[in-house]
Amino acid sequence: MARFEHFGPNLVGRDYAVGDIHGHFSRLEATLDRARFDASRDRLFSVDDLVDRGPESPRALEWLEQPWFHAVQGNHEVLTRQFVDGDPQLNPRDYLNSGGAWFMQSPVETQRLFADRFARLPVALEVETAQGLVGLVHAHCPFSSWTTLREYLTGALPYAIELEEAFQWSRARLKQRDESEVRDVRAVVVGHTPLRRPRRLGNVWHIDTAGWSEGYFSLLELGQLRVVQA
Ligand SMILES: [Mn+2]
Repeated sequence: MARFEHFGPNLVGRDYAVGDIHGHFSRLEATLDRARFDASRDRLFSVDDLVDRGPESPRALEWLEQPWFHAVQGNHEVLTRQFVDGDPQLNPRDYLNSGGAWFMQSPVETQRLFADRFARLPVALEVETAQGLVGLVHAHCPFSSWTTLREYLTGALPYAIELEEAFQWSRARLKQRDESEVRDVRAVVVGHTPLRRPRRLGNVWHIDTAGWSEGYFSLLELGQLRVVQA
């Protein structure tokens, strides 16, 4: 199971990142239409949390089939795995409160299908652009260098499952208003924490603007690092 994925440059179109989707694929489609997203040449990279809370969580699998759509693994995808495995760390009531009802009520075979697909998502990915490398991870890069993150996720350094606590759950940079740069990468893009507008701290972009709730979806164009207002 590859925990890290690398994408070469898009030579024919644009690349965008989007924040947490949480079962609101129709809303995202409307945003993409307004941004004139062209699925025949553009690519969309999701910092994930595809499911829970919104009404269209089951559509996550259909989206993951699309050749222009790529995602890293969010904490909500990890929750599906924990539920299927009967992990004692998962409190079913917490999961229900996090929007997991659709999953808990699905047939066991369906649950397995989703959990297996989500388990194959990389924990982080990187995209080459003409201006340099852009990295995506759901919540946080706990290292001062992207190379270190890559080495942990590709097996060059021994992987510890505890790291996922940081990659998929941590809000440390926002809490500490940490403006330090992550080296060896032009920008890192994360979601996980809903904000009123996109926020850059150092070279880390926080782009969950709660399109799944009262907010809107922000598309970050990865070449110019510009947020598209759609
Ligand atoms: Mn999250």
